[in-house]
Amino acid sequence: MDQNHVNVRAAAPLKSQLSNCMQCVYLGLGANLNSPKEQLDNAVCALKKLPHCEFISVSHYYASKPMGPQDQPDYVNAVACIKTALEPEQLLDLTQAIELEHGRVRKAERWGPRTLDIDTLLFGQQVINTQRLTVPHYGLCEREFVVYPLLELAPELILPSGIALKTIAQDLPLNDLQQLPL
Ligand code: A4P
Ligand code: MG
Repeated sequence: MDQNHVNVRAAAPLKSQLSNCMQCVYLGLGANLNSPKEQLDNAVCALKKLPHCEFISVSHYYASKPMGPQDQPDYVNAVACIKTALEPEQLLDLTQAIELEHGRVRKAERWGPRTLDIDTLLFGQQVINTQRLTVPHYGLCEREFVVYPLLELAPELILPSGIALKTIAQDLPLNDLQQLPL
């Protein structure tokens, strides 16, 4: 048996082991400064290049009214789905690095304007409560700019709490959320 043949046979089970342990992760993307649509385009490009991750899909972009201080521009929001073999905090390191590369400056003001925010909304069915990470994201169920784009990607999604996402959407006002053309 030649060497190449042996390698191919060994690699196949390894690849399937990796895809078996990959978690489906939903990331919330938000921006309201410096051409927000471009910020989201750039974020999607960066997510496509993440190591040990497979980019699956991104929702439409949505224009949304600011939650929090009202003296800031409207936001553009979307939700992306990736599969990853990374641990949750390893992925957080990478998404925070993407935020910084796109000019994110963390300020003291809560919910203030930002060039790019990437929130880990769901990490498989895991419930995580560490110093750095709360998953599901604490605001997931109350935010129309998260629930509706997520529903677009995963209409049958059941949250780790056992509640269906579509049940949450039934009682959540759109609050002027506008799907933007592609
Ligand atoms: N952290 C804990 N859990 C998570 C998680 N699931 N995903 C920690 C991401 N980070 C998480 O985040 C502060 C710390 O939260 C991080 O260091 C991380 O360890 P941050 O991104 O520095 O700060 P932030 O985003 O300003 O704070 P916060 O409270 O997460 O704000 P949100 O919830 O992200 O809300 N209005 C509209 N229309 N659309 C928006 O997207 N976004 C916000 C910010 C306000 N208003 C908005 C929108
Ligand atoms: Mg955030």
